[in-house]
Amino acid sequence: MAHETVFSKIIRREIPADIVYEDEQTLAFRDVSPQAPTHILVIPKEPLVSVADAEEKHAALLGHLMIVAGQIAHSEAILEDGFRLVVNAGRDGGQTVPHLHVHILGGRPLSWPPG
Ligand code: DGP
Repeated sequence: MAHETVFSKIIRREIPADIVYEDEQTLAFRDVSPQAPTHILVIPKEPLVSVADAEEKHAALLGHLMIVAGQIAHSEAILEDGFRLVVNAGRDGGQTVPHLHVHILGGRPLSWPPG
């Protein structure tokens, strides 16, 4: 179970966010500190801390996050040129908000490997 985070507040509309998609299980909004022309976060409404906390019972939810991310990439018109999905986990992974989130990054060429 996750603790209270800034993302919980965004889900409850206690702080503003530029929301681009919502359904029963997920919310997607633009990153406050965009690292690419398109930078959107897709989060589960269920407060999972990280992908490392996911269990078999979360399989459908994790799959749904990926499907939603692809649909958003389509609606943001970054499908053709390509995009990247990133899930940071833990300290070395660079996770700063302890609520699972999928970054959608696109709109420019992305280098590899990441820093
Ligand atoms: P990560 O480093 O993977 O934990 O990414 C967390 C992202 O969350 C980071 O890119 C910035 C974004 N973020 C943090 N606080 C807020 C906020 O209040 N609003 C929005 N829209 N994004 C936020």
